[in-house]
Amino acid sequence: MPLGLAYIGAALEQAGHSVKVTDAALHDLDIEETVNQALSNDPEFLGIGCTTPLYHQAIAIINRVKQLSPSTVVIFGGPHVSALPEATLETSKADFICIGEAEESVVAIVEHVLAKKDPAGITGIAYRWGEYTGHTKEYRLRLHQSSVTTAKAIDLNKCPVPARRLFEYKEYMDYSRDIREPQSGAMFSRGCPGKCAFCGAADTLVRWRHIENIVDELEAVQNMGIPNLFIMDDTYTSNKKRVLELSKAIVERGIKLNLSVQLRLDQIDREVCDAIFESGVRYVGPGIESGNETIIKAIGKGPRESKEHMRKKIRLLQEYDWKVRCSYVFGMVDETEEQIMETIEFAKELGADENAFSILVPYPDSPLWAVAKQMGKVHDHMDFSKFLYYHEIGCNLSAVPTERLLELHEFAYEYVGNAAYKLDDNSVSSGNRPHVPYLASEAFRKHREKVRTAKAVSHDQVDLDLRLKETSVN
Ligand code: B12
Ligand code: SF4
Repeated sequence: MPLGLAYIGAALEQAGHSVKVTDAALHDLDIEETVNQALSNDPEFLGIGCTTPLYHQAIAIINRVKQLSPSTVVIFGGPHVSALPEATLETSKADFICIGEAEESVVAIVEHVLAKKDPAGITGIAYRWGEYTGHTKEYRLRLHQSSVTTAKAIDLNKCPVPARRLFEYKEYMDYSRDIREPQSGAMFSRGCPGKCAFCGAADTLVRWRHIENIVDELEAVQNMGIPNLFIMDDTYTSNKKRVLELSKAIVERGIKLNLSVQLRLDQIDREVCDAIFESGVRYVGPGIESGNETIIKAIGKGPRESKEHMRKKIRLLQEYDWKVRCSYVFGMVDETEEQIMETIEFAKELGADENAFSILVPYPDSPLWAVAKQMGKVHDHMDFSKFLYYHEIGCNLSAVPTERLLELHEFAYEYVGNAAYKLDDNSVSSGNRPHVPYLASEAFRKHREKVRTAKAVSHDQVDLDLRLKETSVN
């Protein structure tokens, strides 16, 4: 379930507005179907959110909405437009762009427009209003941004819990993990002090919700008949005292949800593992990222995440009766094929229950975007539709040609096994069919065709196998 939208819906409902949601990905809607469904209620405002690779589709939807219903006020949000608000104003017909967390700004926009009041006083938006096109003050999103020169971050305890009832919440399953019962997402904290080069959450202000506030939400989720909950926190285990308290509170409240969390290996020990397991965690997702120490450092993972350290922590995780899903990324700036092969070997050695390999793409909200810009590889108005991290990547910063990177990516899944994602024509990626538009595309069909033909010939496979033997001997 798109949690950001559920938060936006809750904030608007709390302010007394009536909200309806169309989830185009859930129903595999094309542009025309999405627009028709969204306009069927004759809305005064239409909100739309997207990540980077879906930007072009969001633009197409907005254009069509404005063509069919010019008076509908369009509010555009999400991670991509937050990173590039000005470029978004230039390329889209949206009236308002919400920069970053939008629970407060979206309500303020609606109220200003209804009162025909100049929105210049709203924090964190870009907009057009009469002759004016530009932006107002931003939130303090990055840790290093001064709180004196920027506005205060929103108080997570004052945000209403996500409005799951606006969605067909029982329809959301996690097919990639074979979860055939409803699953929802939740976020107990926002922000991460980590500095991983490829990550949009890097160096963002960390805030936690009160434990009571969280457990109330968990109880409500349980009462809705949703048995599985994916906790999307970037820093679930970053504060040991807090995670122990939270786990205890979950047990004491009698919550019996199947929980999935993402964690960092430098933040866990046996006490933390015991506590989170006891609280219902049955799926843990540590980021390994690389099997090459130089690349690990270049990514910015920090001194406590050496290979030896990660090995020990994975062995600890493997002592529990939960699924361990490791994620890896390759294609860092100047990364070589040999370094990538080390990652693939390391993944094989760790032997997680599930493995997710990604090719690094410099998303506009990540630290690498500025690096890629300096290298002249990206710009604010480029075609973002290929900014996936498999099959097509849009921007390659490594020392390996793109075709080869894509082959290595496929090879990693084949060689290591236990794929967390199934990216063939008949299945989907993690979550609720998020990549359907691409999977249905001609480009994807051609790609698969090519891979199949290449496999039949299989020269590359032999080559890779030889290379692997060399890597393991060294
Ligand atoms: C869970 C998750 C997923 C799940 C999605 C499940 C789901 N249906 O929600 C899965 C695994 C499917 C997934 C897939 C992808 N993801 Co993802 N994902 C996340 C994660 C961890 C949490 C998202 C979340 O719920 N956040 C909590 C909510 C509250 O925050 P939010 O979504 O940002 O929403 C706030 C604002 O953005 C804004 N907002 C959002 N939508 C809207 C809409 C309107 C109208 C308005 C006004 C405002 C607004 O207001 C919200 C409330 O404050 C984030 C990391 C993160 N920390 O956010 C990455 C993240 C969003 N994912 C990312 C990426 C790159 C992807 C993929 C493109 C990967 C790929 N190559 O395939 C795909 C794209 C899928 C898609 N359909 O767009 C990047 C996005 C970067 C970017 N520039 O786009 C992030 C930020 C990770 C990162 N650190 O880099 N993802
Ligand atoms: S990858 Fe994880 S640890 Fe690194 S900055 Fe992003 S959220 Fe933080």
